[in-house]
Amino acid sequence: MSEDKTQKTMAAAIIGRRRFINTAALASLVGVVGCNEKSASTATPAALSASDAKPGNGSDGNVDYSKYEVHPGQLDDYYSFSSGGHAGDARIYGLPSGRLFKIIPVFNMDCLVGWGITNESKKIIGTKADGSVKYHTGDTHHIHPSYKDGTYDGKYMFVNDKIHGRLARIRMDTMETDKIVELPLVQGFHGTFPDKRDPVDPAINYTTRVFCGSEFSIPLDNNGKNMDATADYRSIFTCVDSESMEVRWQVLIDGNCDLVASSYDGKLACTNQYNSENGAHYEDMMSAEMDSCLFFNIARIEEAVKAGKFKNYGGSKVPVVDGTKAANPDPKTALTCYVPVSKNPHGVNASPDGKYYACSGKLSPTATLIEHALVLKWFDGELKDAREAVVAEPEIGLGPLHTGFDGRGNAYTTLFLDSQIVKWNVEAAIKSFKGDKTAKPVVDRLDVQYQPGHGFTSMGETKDADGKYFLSDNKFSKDRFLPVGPLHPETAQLIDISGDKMKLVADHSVYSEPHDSIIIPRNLVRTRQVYDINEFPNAVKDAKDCRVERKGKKVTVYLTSQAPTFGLREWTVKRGDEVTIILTNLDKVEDLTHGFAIPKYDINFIVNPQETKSVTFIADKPGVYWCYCTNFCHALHLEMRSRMLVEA
Ligand code: CUK
Ligand code: CUA
Ligand code: CA
Repeated sequence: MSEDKTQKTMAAAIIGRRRFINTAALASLVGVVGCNEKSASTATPAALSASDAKPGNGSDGNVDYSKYEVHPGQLDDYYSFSSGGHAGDARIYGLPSGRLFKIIPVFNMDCLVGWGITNESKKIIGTKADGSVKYHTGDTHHIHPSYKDGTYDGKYMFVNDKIHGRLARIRMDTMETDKIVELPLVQGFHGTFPDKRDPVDPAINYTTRVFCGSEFSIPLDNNGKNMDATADYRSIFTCVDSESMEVRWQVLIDGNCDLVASSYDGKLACTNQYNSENGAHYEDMMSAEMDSCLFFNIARIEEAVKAGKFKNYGGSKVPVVDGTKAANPDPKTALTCYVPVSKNPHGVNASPDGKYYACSGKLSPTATLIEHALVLKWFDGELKDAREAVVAEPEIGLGPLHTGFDGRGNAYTTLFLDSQIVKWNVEAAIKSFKGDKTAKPVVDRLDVQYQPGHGFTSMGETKDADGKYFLSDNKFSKDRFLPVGPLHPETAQLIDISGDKMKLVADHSVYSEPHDSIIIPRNLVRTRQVYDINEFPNAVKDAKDCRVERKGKKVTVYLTSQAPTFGLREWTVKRGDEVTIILTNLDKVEDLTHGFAIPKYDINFIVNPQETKSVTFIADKPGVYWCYCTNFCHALHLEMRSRMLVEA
């Protein structure tokens, strides 16, 4: 088929289905979301066998799949870091192999590493007055590393928890969560993005702020007295300090926040709004034809905070500036700019050249391209209308959600309803928007299996986008893998985008439910193999220091591990004692991790080389307990034990 004919056929298909979407009753729309024509026609998974995998189902005879294999002993070229959704964790994969390397516990408990069990991890997660973990659940949607000069500096990654409104920081040298902050006045904290350089002081060109958007509006004083006055519900935009992880300031806005993007010059941050109606029910949330992409002028907000132009709400001490339309009538002093975009947008992504933001339509078959320089002009009072900052709005297909860029002027958007990735050219889209009929924004389409959510390109969120891979994190896998019961894995499909045509090169199964990911070349990640024993103030630095100390009913057990022994063969406590065990792993050899578990006391954690961890519990069950090493470390691993006697 000629390019022109392809374009026409695609356009006809889009328009046909678009009419259906616009005229369909709300109930059928929900039906479309759950089951489109492609996925509905797939075989019953339970009836599948390996021989059912057919060419034509994404498999392409022209692709040399062996080019994307990683053979035994070889290393992957890229890391992929992924948020784990309602599992509450973050994951590390290798690409192109799709091998899972590590699950980083963040907001969830993890009995392998002892996250949520050790005193140190409980302190990071947060505890109630009685010392128990405050929340046991988390919902991680977005993960983004810290930046220096527009690209990753390998220092931190930031992850959101949508449920409880928390932001976590992961250290990239150890790949462990080291700080968590709970945002005040927030429910449904969804989008997050670090700034890419400090916007106030040009000499500081690294991440100093992390921007957080709250999706759900709630009464500012959420005191249980207001259910129905939804006009008084508010959504808040938050800035967290990347080093102290304290909340710096918040902005009161009209409508809600969803995804968040930051600019490359540090001047702006933005969030797409799908509920500018401030509706409480989904029909209300889609009643307006247009919603907005909301831009924040960071320097002005920080000046307002400095000048004391803020309020405090709901008992929180965090300064809240007013970013509502009513409070910002003059663009020249405005803190915020609401750029109208088509209906219920989802996702906003900044292009690697720093020039544009792409906001996807979700309920409109378009992407809206907003020019960074024009938003700045609006703030200078040089535009009549914020809508003038829109420079393109190509029709790309049904249910567009997230966009990645290849650094060569092309954008790749996931189409949830069409189950496709669409590649479109940014300059062609701008020309077409200006009325050039010869400009054809859409250059390629590829079916994915099925219903993609996030999609992202290698280094696509940095100025160093390399245009090599696009990964499509799909929400449904249906017939792609052996059936494993009603909960299917999701598919992460690897697409080679280095040529003119996209090539699907691998299906990777991923544990439910990845949301966002990033793809980073391996040379940008520098992890440590052994801890520094001096990092832990409570370290037991010598096996000779192992002992039991008692202060009243409080007992501290100082313990070391060194393959294949623990520093104490046995020790005794009394029933009712509050026991704290401090365990330092004295082994210095890379990969020589020990574990420590106590039966019936619900204790299980690991200590990596030169690391120290501790646990505290009440010795309320008399008896002999074998404290054993859980991590296979030595030929005498099974013999690596100690005994605790709890005297009756
Ligand atoms: S949202 Cu998941 S597909 Cu939470 Cu990033 Cu768009
Ligand atoms: Cu130490 Cu197994
Ligand atoms: Ca809306």
